[in-house]
Amino acid sequence: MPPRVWRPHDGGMTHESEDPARRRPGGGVRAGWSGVVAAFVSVGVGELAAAVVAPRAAPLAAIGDVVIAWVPEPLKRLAIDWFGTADKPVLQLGIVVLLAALSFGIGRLAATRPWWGVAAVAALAVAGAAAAVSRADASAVSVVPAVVGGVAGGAVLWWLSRWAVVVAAEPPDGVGRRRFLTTAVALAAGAAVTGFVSRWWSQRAVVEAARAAVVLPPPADPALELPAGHRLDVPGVTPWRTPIRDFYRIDTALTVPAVDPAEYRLRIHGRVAAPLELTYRELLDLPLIERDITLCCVSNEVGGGLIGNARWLGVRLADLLAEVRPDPGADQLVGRSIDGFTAGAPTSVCRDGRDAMLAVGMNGEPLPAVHGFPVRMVVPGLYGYVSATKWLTELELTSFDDYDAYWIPRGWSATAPIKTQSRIDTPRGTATAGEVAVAGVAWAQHRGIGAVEVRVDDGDWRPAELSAVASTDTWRQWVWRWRATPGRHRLTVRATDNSGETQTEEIAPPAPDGATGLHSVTVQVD
Ligand SMILES: Nc1nc2c(c(=O)[nH]1)N[C@H]1C(S)=C(S)[C@@H](COP(=O)(O)O)O[C@H]1N2
Ligand SMILES: [Mo]
Repeated sequence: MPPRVWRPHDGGMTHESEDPARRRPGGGVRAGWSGVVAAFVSVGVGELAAAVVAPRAAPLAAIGDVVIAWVPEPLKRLAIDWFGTADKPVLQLGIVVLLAALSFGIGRLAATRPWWGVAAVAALAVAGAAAAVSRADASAVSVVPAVVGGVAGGAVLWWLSRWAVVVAAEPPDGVGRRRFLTTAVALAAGAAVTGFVSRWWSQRAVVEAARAAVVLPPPADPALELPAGHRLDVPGVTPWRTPIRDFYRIDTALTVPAVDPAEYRLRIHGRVAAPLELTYRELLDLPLIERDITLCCVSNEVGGGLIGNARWLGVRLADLLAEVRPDPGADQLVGRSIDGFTAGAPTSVCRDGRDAMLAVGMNGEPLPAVHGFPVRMVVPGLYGYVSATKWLTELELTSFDDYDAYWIPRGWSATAPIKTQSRIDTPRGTATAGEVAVAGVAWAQHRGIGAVEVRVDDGDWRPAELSAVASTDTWRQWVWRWRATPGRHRLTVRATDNSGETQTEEIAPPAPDGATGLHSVTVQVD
């Protein structure tokens, strides 16, 4: 009897007595891709399981940590030089690529020897589980992501690789091939999306837990006691200290960066004599100052709400700068965020004695995630976009000639001291005839507010009563008692700073260096 030779297009395989998966040389390239898809599913499901039960045991991060632990120090330095803060993502991408190549082989193996394929997947899952439990903070649930991912990947491998074999036996124009392809692509895409979303979620959970565990040290240099009358008790006026939930938020981040304080490093470098690198712990161990500082955004329209006053806790920037010894020509201090955002402030301003700081605390809490956890910069007297970098990872000493920070090529001024401004908070809209408290806030950070005046319609300017001075870096509340008469009236406010300069009436838009003009409101008095 001649040996029975299987031919691909001989009208099917009904005459075959054995399962084609056992007899065929394999499912070809398709079987290889089955392995890759199975690996995607494995990692995606593993990341999902991690997000649900053990965020710190996410497979890619766990394997990445093991790799990092084994990589020799010079190679690590090289990776950091090449990729900077992207070194971890690049490493994880590398792991994914390696895993994909390996899985391609496993897919081909599984097409002819399914159990060997399953054994290979099991071995990878065990390796992943081992990586997860080798972490310092591991617990019994740390193995769950690897196990769940391994089971899902194994099942997909079994099923897809055998299907690949069946499809390989079909005519090239058959619908089976297309269905195989669309299924494989859909599975891989679904796994990738699941993986990314889960990873993002895990990272947030990890960072939120880390933030909750932070114990801020007491300040070595606490805020001065606030004078009696630093806040006014007028209904409708903006509170003197802004609660965190009401503090405005401005940034270019689509999703809030999740920076793990355990991995945090602040690099101070550039044109300095002695570059410095600090961990989060090392920052907390430095003497901390505590100050009330009003922060505001250059984009704030006249009368707008992009301003808030908080009690910040942090390391005095001038101390750190003294330690790194900037070159005389390094007139710009650029703060760089984990997401690449930059803000550049004059070095001289940061060292002129004002309370410029690297803040770790806000209103008694570790910095909230949206306000830059774990570390941000705050410079009294400068708008946020030139000073207040959140999720700060680097301070680079450079010059204004050599470097433009994020907003500068986008049409905003390179230097931007805060303009004197004032706002009416109450009344807005309607009032009852008789005595009406007209009140609001006024700010001119670091110069300080000297006077606030209010005008009704085109009348004379009347001096308002001001809250007591807490510091020149904070806003002041003001109130003016108005004997309101029925009808429609326009109230206007203006402030004068301690240098004697009064706010200009001239209207300017926020770009390029802050809006000007006087805030006014129209009130219907009945
Ligand atoms: N990383 C980062 N930091 C940033 C920004 C940003 O877009 N990214 N925006 C700046 C701007 S324009 C302002 S006004 C302040 C706002 O700080 P807040 O969101 O804590 O109020 O953050 C500054 N720091
Ligand atoms: Mo801003």
